[in-house]
Amino acid sequence: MRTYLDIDTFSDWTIEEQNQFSLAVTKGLILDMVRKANSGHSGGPMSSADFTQILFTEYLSFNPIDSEWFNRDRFILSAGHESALIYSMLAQIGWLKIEDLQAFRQLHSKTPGHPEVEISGIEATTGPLGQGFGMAVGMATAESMLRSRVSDLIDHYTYVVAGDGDFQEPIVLGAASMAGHWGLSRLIVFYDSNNAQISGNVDRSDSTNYATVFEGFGWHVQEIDGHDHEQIRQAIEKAQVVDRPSLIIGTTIMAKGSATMEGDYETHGAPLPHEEIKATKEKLGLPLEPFYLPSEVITHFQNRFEELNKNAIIWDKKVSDSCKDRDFKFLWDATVKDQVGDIQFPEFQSGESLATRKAFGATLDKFAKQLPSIVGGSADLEPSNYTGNFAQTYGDFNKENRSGRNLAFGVREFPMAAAMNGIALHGGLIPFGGTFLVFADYERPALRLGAIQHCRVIHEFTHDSFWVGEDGPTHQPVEHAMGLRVIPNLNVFRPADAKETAACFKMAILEKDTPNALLLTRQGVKVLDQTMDETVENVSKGAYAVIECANPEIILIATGSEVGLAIEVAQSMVDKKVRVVSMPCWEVYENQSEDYKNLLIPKRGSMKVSIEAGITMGWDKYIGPNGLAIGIDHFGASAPGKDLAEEFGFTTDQVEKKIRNHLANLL
Ligand SMILES: Cc1ncc(C[n+]2csc(CCOP(=O)(O)OP(=O)(O)O)c2C)c(N)n1
Ligand SMILES: [Mg+2]
Repeated sequence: MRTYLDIDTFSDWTIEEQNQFSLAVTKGLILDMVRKANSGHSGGPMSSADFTQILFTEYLSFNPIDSEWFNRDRFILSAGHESALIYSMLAQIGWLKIEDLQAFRQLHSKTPGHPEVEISGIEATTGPLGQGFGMAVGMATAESMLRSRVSDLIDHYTYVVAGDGDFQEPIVLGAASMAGHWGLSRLIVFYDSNNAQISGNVDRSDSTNYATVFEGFGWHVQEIDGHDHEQIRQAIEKAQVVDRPSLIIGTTIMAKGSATMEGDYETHGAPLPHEEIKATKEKLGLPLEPFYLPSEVITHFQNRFEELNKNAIIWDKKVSDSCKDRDFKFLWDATVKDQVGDIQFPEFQSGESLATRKAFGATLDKFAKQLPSIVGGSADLEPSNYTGNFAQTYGDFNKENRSGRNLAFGVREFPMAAAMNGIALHGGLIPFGGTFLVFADYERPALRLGAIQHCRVIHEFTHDSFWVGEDGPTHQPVEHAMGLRVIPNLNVFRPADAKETAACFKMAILEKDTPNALLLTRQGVKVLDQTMDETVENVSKGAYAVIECANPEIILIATGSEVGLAIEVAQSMVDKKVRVVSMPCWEVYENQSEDYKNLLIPKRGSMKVSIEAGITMGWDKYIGPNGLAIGIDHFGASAPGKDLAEEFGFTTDQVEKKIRNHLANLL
C-alpha cells in the first residue's frame, strides 16, 4: 500500500494507487474537520466518499474557474449532514481553502454545519432530509424544459447523493414518482445504503425494497457494491444513457476505512475518538498531522481541469453563435439570462366582482405570453386555481412533450414546493405552483427552505378563508396567513381585488431574492376604484390608504377580502373620521421608510382596527395596546360562506358594532 512517505514519487504510482491515496486524503480531511469542530458527521461521509470522489474527479462537468457556469452538472448532497464530504471536494477543486475546512461549523465560515447555497459549488441548502432529493427533481425538470427550448445548449446532469434518512422521508417517494412520470433521464441518484442511521441500524425501522419501489416509479435501478470503483464507474455510465431517471443503490459500510469502527452507527454524528483517528490515519497511510492535503493529490484531483475549461469555452462560443439569431436571443435572454422587460397587465373593470383566484388566472395567462420563463402548475386543483387555461395553452410537460410549460404536479404539495425551489435554484425559469391555502401546511418545510435560499418562487394559495364555505373546517384556513408571515424572507401577499392581485404577481416576478405566497379568494370581491398604475404604485408600498382621511379617529387595517368589508364599514360610520388601509403585504410594508409608516398608521392618536378572516394573534403589532383585532380565533364550519360571515361576525353591521363598542369602552 502506498503511504504519505512515498508521496514524492506520486506521479510514478499506478492510477489506482493514486486514486486510493487521494480518497484516503479526503477521508482524513473529513475526520479532521469534525474532530476540530468537535461536532459534525463522520460515518456517512466516509461511506459515500467512494462514489462522490469518483463522480467529482471523473464525471462531473463544471467550469473550474466559474462555479456559476450555467450548463454545469448540478450536484446535490441530499444527505446534508455529510457536509464535510462536499467541503473536502470543494477544497480540492480550489473553491474552498484549507483554512475554510479548519473553520468547519464556525461563525461566518464558508463551511457551515450543513451545505448552504451561498457557498461556491453548493447548489442547494440541504440538511432537512428528503428535500435535497426533491429540489434535485426540480433542477432536472428545469434542465429538461430548457433543453427542449434552447436546442440542447442546456444538457447537463443532476446528481444526488442521498442516504437512508432521505429515502425514509415520504417527500422522496412523491418526488421520485413525479420524476419517473416525467422521465427525467438526466437525473442520477446515488443511494448510500449503509444500514446505519442515528438511532441504530436501518433494519430496525426499514425493510423497504427500494429497487422494486423505484422500478415501479419508472426509474432505472442498479444495485452495486458502493465501494467498488469499477462498479461505480459502470453504473454512472449506464445511468447517463438510459431514458429514465436512475437510482444507483450502493451497498456501503458506515465509516468505511476507519480502523475499528466500520459499520458502527455511532459514527453517524460525532467526531471519532482521537485514538481511532490516529489508528485510521495509520491504516490509510496518512500522516498524523491534521488537514493533510498535499499538492500531488490536488493536482491529481484536478487532472481534468484543462479539458473542463475547454468545454466551457466551446459552449460559450456555441451560445454566442446561437444568439446571432434574434428569436433565439430573445428566448435565451428571457430565460437563462432572466431578463424581464415591460410587463403588460390584463384589464379589470373597477366595480365588477371577481374572485382574486380568477384574477390570478387571467394575470397568469397574460404574463405567460410575455415571459417564456414562467412555468408551473397546480397540485391537482387546476379548475380551482384557474391554471387550466395555462395548461391548455402551453401543454403538460411530460415524456412526449418536453416543451410543455405546465407541470401537472398531481396531489403532491410538498414535492411540488421542493421542486419549485429546485427549478428556481437551477435558474432560467420562474416557477409557480397552486393549491388551497389550507394545504400550505403540506408544503411548509419547503416554504421555509425556499426562504432560507432566497428562491424566487410563486406560490398560489386559493380558497383563503372561511369564505370557502361548504367544504368545512378542514378546508378553511384560519391560522395560515399568520403562519406564513412568521417565516422570515417570505413575502405573503393577500390582495384585496383583481388589480392588487395582478400588481402583487408582478412584484413576485421582479423580486428575485424572495419566495412569494399569494393568498387568494374563492369568492368574488369588488374591484377597487383605482387605475392599474395607481394600484401598482400603492401595492409596492405593502400597505396604503384606500379611503384617505386627515387626522383619522379610526384606522381600519384590512387585507384581502376584508378590505371591501372595511370600506363598507367606513362608509357606514359617517359620524367618524375613518381611514381604510389595504395591507396586501406585511413584509413589503415593513421595508418602507419610517416616515411613510408613521403617516399611514401612526403609533399614537387614532384607534386602530385590524380586519382579517384569520387568527388575530400578531395584529397587535399594528393596532397597539388600545386597538381592536377582528378575526377568527377558532376553526370554521361547513355552511355557505355568507352564513358563516354572519355567524363569525364578518358583516358590515357586526363589525361596525364591535368598533363602536370598543370605542365606548376606551372612553
Ligand atoms: C427531516 C429531517 N429529520 C431528521 C433529521 C435529523 N437527522 C439527521 S441525519 C439523520 C439520520 C440519517 O440517516 P442516514 O441518512 O442513514 O445517514 P448516515 O447515518 O448513514 O450518515 C437524522 C434523523 C434531519 N436532518 N432532517
Ligand atoms: Mg445511513
